[in-house]
Amino acid sequence: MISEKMQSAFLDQINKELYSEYLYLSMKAYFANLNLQGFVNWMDVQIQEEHAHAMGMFDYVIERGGKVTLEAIDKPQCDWQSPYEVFKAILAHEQYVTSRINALADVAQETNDRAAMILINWYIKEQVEEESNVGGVLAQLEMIGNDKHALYALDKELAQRTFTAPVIG
Ligand code: OFO
Repeated sequence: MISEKMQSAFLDQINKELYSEYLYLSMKAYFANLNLQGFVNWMDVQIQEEHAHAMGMFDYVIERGGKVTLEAIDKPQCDWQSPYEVFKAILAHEQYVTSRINALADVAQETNDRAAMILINWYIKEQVEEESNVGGVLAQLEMIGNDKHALYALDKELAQRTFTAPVIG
């Protein structure tokens, strides 16, 4: 049985993962309006990943005999100055999520919940990958600057990203 404290920390994180999904959906709309279909595809994969992250915790709480109650999802930002600014915002957001996953690990430790720790370890590793993926695209965008041809080439590259459902835990 999951403790009240651990459950409430997971519910809070489920909300943050769903917010991530919502934020990335908003960014997808931004790229769709610029007709950058590779960036749209990249965001689509990211949206599916965030949904899977939320559901991994959702299923876990229920599996441990807990109760999932959902809160409202905050309104995401809907406009940015450039693709570079979008990826800067994604990196900042992922760094924030990493700090929240670490706080979740702190609760698992405080409550001596070893099963939760195993699950949370997966998310800790996943955040390393998330930050690295986003940081890679951000570095490319920084090099590209105002070069439209290079942006077009990056768009083609991002069109190749595919979603593989993660095995969480
Ligand atoms: Fe769920 O990793 Fe991004 O936010």
